[in-house]
Amino acid sequence: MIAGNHDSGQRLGTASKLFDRNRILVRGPVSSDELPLVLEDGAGPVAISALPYAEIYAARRAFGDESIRSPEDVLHAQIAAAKAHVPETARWIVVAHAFVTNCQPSESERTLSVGTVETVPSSIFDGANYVALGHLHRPQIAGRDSIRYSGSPLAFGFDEAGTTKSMTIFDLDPDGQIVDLRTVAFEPLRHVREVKGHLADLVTDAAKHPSDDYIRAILLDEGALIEPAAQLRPYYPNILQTLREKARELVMSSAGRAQSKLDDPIGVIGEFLEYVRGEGSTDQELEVTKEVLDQPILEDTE
Ligand SMILES: [Mn+2]
Repeated sequence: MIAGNHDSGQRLGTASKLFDRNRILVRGPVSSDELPLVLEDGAGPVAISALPYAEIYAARRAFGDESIRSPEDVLHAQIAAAKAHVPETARWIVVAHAFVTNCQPSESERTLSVGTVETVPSSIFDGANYVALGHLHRPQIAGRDSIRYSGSPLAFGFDEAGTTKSMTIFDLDPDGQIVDLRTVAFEPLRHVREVKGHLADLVTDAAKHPSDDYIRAILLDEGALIEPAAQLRPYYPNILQTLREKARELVMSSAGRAQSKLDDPIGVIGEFLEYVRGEGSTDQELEVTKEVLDQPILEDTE
């Protein structure tokens, strides 16, 4: 078990002392001394290295290496440290928390770095017979068949509504090949799902089929509504959100516009003038605006 970026490594690491260390490996804080859990089967040892998520600064301190600048650098250092302890004849399984290049994220993962590339190439795991990854919520392969996200055990956002969650089970043969890989689906106690319609219809429907699923209701009504969530809650006790379809479209389209606006500052200024006085930029104002925007940005000098 490893700490992810949502966990306190320190807190999780405390528990490791309580478990039989020959059977359960819990890794909280990052360490430059990555001892694997070594198990034996008929064909010899299997080393399992569990690499917790580490912030760049924590990794710099742990490895005494100031050149660590990205999640890739961190993982690189962790893998090198882990590899140093893997017995030469052992098959090697790595457990890690990372965002591998070209994999599909969901809405609710928290970004792993600010200002640096957060993804790592799958080749960083070369030499491992199997890599069990955490972080991304969708079950998926990461680069090769033996590098996988099993995915989150439950849906954590409405974009994951209707997806099947599962765990991955496989056998490791004596040569270190993965055989008989299968997934076992989880049946959650409560599903995450969306319902859509006019409030009156949704309430009628909900009364007929009450449910304790986690629900988001998309409302097609246009006029005023009185406490729509409260009307649905008697039948949907775990309703989490009500949203007007109109408002949702607006949010989605303005999100796209905000980005494109950044590329057009003159347009933004024109819209601002239009908003405050009902009239966009005049020709003369356009001149002035262009002139100012064309000036080089002067840096502070001491
Ligand atoms: Mn994560």
